[in-house]
Amino acid sequence: MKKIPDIFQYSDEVSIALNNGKPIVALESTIISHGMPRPINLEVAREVESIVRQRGAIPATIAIIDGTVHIGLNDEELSSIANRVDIAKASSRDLAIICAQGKSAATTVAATAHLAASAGIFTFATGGLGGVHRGAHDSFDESADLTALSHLNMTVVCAGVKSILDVGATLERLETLAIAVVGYKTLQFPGFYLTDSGFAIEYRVDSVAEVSAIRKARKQLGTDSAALIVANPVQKEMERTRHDQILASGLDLATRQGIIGKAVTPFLLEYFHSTSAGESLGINIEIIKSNAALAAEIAVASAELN
Ligand code: PSU
Ligand code: MN
Repeated sequence: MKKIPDIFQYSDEVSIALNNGKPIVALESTIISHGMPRPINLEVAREVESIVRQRGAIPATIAIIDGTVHIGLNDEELSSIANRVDIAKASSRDLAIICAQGKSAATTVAATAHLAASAGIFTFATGGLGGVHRGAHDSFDESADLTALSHLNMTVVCAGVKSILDVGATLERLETLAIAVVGYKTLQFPGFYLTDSGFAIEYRVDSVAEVSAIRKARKQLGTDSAALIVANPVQKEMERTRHDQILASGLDLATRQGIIGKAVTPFLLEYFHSTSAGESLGINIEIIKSNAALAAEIAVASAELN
């Protein structure tokens, strides 16, 4: 009988770390393929991995290449994701189709968290979560990140939700979906490019030890079937008036050009990066690096939990 090839492939370092209970940080790949322009996307992806290693954890960047799920990418695979033009953007629902058809895709927060949890990795760093889009009462556009995180045990370090979204509505959905939110050294929910979205949150933690104590209690209480969001604000935010102007013109252009579905987020990020002459890109890079560093520290502090 023909052996069915395993759909998962682990990088050597991830495989060793999993077998030895060493700390691992899952990293998403949509940021690389659809969130930043070439060639800086590859440089950042490499740098983020090295930040995770410097803090004593193993990076597991997740993506699908030619029908195989990769948990941890080598440098050639990382550059495929950064450079190939046939890399789709895959949310959870797309995974099986992409694999069965032998295609390649970068994974969103939803898809990465799903694959990471299947692999036994429970700490994850991204830039900003997806959420409820502005105008969602008409478009029904709400990221599948939210529903995915409602049923996955994952600690997700992010700079809040992207400021292109309806932050208030997203916070309400996070509450409904039983997804826990703590601010890292803040009681103001961060707004991705902005340190403060204007919305207060209920809980703050000041150390990674506090995060791992919460993870432990979640396990004991059985409330770890939904995600824990650690909201880590960027240090230096974008100039606000400029931010608001670009956002308004970007949303307007997206409407006029009829951008819908999964194209909306990449369109707006790209619009920000080109219109702000790189200011938003620089901040986005800072966000990803700082979240990777914090996630690595959390993974190290929580290693004995898994
Ligand atoms: N954070 C970033 N850049 C990104 C994203 C997050 O700094 O490109 C991606 C993530 O993969 C997230 C996705 O899951 O945007 C949300 O897309 P949508 O709104 O279509 O669900
Ligand atoms: Mn959407």
